[in-house]
Amino acid sequence: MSYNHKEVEAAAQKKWEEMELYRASDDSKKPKEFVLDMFPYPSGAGLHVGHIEGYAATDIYARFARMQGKEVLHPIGWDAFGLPAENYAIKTKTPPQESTDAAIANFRRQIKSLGLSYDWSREIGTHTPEYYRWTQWFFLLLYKHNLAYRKKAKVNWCPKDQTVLANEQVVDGVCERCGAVVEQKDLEQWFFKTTEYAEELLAGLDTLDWPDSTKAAQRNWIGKSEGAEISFAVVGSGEKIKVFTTRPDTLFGATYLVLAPEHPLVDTLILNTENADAVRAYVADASHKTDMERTTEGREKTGVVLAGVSALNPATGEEIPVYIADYVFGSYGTGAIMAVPAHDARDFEFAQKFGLEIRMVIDASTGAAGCAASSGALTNSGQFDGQNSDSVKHAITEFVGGEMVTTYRLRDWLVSRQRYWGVPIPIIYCGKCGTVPVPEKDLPVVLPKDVDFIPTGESPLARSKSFHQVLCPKCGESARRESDTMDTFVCSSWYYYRFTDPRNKQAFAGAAAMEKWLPVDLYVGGAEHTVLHLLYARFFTKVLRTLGYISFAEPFQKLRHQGMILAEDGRKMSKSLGNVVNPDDVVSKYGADTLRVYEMFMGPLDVQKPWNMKNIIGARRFVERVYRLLEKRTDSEPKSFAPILHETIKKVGGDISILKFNTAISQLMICLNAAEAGISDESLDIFTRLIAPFAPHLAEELWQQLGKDGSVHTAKWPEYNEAFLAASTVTLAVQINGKRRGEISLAPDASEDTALAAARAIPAAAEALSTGDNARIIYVPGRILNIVLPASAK
Ligand code: ANZ
Ligand code: ZN
Repeated sequence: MSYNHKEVEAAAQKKWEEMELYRASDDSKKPKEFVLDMFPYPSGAGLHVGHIEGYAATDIYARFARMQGKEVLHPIGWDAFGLPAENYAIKTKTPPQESTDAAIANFRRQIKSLGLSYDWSREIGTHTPEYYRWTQWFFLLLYKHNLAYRKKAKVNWCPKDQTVLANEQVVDGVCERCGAVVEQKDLEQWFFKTTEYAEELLAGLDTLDWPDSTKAAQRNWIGKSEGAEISFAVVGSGEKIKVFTTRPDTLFGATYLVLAPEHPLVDTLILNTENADAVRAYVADASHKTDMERTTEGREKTGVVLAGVSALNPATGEEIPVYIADYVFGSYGTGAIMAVPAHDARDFEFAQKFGLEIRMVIDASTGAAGCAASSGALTNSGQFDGQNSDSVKHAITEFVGGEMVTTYRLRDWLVSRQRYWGVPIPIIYCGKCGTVPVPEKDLPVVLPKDVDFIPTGESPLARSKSFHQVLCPKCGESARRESDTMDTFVCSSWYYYRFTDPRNKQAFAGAAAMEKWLPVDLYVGGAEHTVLHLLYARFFTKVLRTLGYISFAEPFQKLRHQGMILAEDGRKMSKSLGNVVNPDDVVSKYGADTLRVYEMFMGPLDVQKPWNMKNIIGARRFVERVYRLLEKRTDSEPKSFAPILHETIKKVGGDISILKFNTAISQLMICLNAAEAGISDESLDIFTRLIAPFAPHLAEELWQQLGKDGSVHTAKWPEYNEAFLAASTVTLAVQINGKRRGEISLAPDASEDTALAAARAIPAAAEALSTGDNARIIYVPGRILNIVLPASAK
């Protein structure tokens, strides 16, 4: 009885499609479950095995939820705008529309071949006018509520190609394409006011079931900082330099000031300096540097003194020099700092280089860390001497007329892109009326097709007369349409709303649909590059809530990341290394179920793990053995099987709900081993349902061969019987070379094979067992499993 995966999988997929099995019903009275994958960017390279890891995980979760009686919304779509398609278009002269649609068709085919239970009736693409009309509507909504505004901002500019570059296109300060030194250029740009929600974005994190590291990254990005603003009078002028400091307690040790090169006062102060040329040269030089280059640790500090300019330290009354240095940023705090070289490492480095006074104001002997104590008793601080640095911050700030303030590192979101392949910004500029939003009834502003998208420095849309020459919607005079497009993160900030009501023509989604399905119950995607997406999606949700469109505060209640899948050689999979695994090959040779089981058995979902061809064959064997249980059917199933089966029901259900798929599969393996001694139809029915979320095609085939009606995927998840569980398992220590590495639960009389299968769920044991036949196994049923490696394999 050989297993023909091609036939089985094609038949099952056809059956599901005919039954419309995965269509989510808006009218269902069942409890809802919204299970969401981060929708993919449809790249020309096709699906990566890393995509599949996340998709298989959510698919198992969604199928399990359906079998538990939930109404599941499990949608998929395409995050289709973006730079790669545009670059490809520039290179090959293929319109981005065409290459994107081709890539989507390929992705769709690949995803369907995996038997993922998506509701295809809700498929969306962010590049379709039906979708981006609402992206434009969101822009107008933000504009109407003063959350979108325009101002000058720096962009990366390649002087040779005469084009704006995305940050990713700037490599070590030069243009990725031509190697010219990239400049910073000021352009009028659109911003969304994310900073208005900084505090809410921060506070909301505490309510979420997200990985701690992801929450920490969000907190870090928002960067809340409590400190003081203190003004320093410039000697001989009416000007004041206001600094932001988190350490007002060190004010007596501030021996010089530093302005960012882009500080607005530089232009004024330069008039009083004796070295204006040197200052101008330094400022010009700094303008070529990216923030990244400026912050690089270990880079030697640079700067220039404003010769002849000095300021008064308001605490000591002493005159101190003023410098300009690029380690201070114009966009953070006030763009100026008081430098305390005795207690700040950056200031210390700078002071040493420029021979500036370093004055200790915290008594080293009282501090925790020794020399440059960060806190302790004040010294050299006048009336504050002897007081604790942590407790005098307010007092010193007040003493010099400063003000305690809270700042955030978070900046407003720059959404303008001088690109073709994105959503046109729905704004018109009129000589008479100024900035005029496109009336809602005129949406969508459609991306023209007859455009030369070779970059020249302005948006390609600016060169399409038919696009940018318009009549002002207010006064009817001729006007100019905005020719920039939006950052693609705007498209992905609201797509999960659209999934709840994807064909709505009156609204981005109906209120009832949103209230029914949202928030998302489980969201899964990679950990890399998602800080901004998650932040922006949360920002959109906060705005919608403020404006009364929704009642919940956070879009994604529970978030998990899949770990990166490395190549067999332990390196990152990449085209240039030639080590990319093509999922099509695996599906064709071994089947989708094998690929799914393999990827879910590789290890815990969230850890990084290398590909391994040998283990694929193991997964395939597992699938075949499950299939051959049809031959093991018996009327007299061994008595010992029921306890194992019920333990498996309990373990697999419990593990799926906490996304521990590898341990669920290892329990299924234990159960399979036992089942091969003979299994009743009734038990095989249960086992088939347990296997259904993991190997959905195989389960459907078994279901049919058992003569069952309908689909296994709408069958009920089995319930375990407590009576069978008592005393049916023992806990066994797993050792490697006599050292305890974990434990497994097993029947007291389980075979060695069963014990080894269970032990593979422990990563160290799995690794030890993969050393071939070298490992010696000491197994005492009910007592211990020890894997002994020869000295060389340790
Ligand atoms: C004096 C001082 C003494 C400082 C000391 C630190 C330690 P966070 O915590 O990240 O908010 N700073 C302020 N504005 C800056 C800017 N625009 N560019 C670069 N650095 C800036 O950091 C706040 C501290 O970073 C501030 O406190 C200031 O240095 C510096 F022993 O003031 B501090
Ligand atoms: Zn007008």
